[in-house]
Amino acid sequence: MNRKRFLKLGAASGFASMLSHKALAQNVTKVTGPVVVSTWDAGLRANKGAWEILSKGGKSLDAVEKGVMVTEDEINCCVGLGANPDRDGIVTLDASIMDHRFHCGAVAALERIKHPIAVARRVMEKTPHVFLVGQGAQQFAVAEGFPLEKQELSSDAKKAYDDWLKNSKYDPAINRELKGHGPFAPSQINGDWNHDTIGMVAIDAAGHLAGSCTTSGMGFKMRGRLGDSPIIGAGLYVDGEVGACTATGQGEDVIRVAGSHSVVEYMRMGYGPEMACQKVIERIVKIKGEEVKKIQVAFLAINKNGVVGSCCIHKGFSYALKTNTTERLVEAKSWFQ
Ligand code: SD4
Repeated sequence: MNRKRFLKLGAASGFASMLSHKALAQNVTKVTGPVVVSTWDAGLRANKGAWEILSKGGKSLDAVEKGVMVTEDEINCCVGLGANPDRDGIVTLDASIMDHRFHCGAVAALERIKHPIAVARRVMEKTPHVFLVGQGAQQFAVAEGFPLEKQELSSDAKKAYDDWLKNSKYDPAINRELKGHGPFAPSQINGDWNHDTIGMVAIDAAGHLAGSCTTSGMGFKMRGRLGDSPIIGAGLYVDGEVGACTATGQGEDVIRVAGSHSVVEYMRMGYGPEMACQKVIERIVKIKGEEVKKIQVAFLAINKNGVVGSCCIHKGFSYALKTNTTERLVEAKSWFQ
């Protein structure tokens, strides 16, 4: 990273602290009803699923589960059984869910189960545990009545996997949306069908927060690799008294800063959601130095008052927002323009 960029970084952190009063002011915005936000364009459809529950006065926990199930049902590069496989050709799914009272559940490396988010919720509600992985998670899902689906790739995933095998240098990355702009040359982009993890955070009419996150992880990943999405505190975190946050992008770099938890902690300190997300993006930018050019990370947060904010490293991340009065895709603020 060049000196100018570091100076900018320093200036930005000073600026951010100076802004904390403004950020606090944002926190008093009144919610006029439920709010749901979720990552990427697929979030528009997922939000509709969530809204069926929120608009009837339902719970945010039910909404964030049902909402992301819409994406798990679609053919999507990065969510559900139609998604990209690992480098051995097997689709493995990760998911997490959390309510406003620190109840949480997660599954990882789950195979042949259509709705990992629903299994994560069962882990939360029906076991004394928080996290089940691999065969044990699958065994639990089957015992709970989830059908074991066939082990086969969707035609889109098969094509992407076959293309990847042709020049399968092991160099996975997650910021495909940078294709065409940003610091990436197309040759550095390992395929172009590789983002869309869905993370959703919502507040219901009763003012309760909840969040969910579901993904197939990094396309063509090493067998057994986990990202941030199923890890409470990394890909998802909710504190009912403060706010909720979810993440998308390079999971390894979200995990190393306990990303979603850190965003919530900034909100606890009084930062508005956007600035809280920016503070953690800034931390990742500092840690990564020059390597930051190769990664994308985005955080999407909502606070207890229903105020939403987001920040990503590179331009290109957008999120879907739905309230009583609006339904749209919003381009997130980015560290690099
Ligand atoms: C992971 N964060 O497994 C996920 C990937 C992702 O859009 O967000 N893809 O690291």
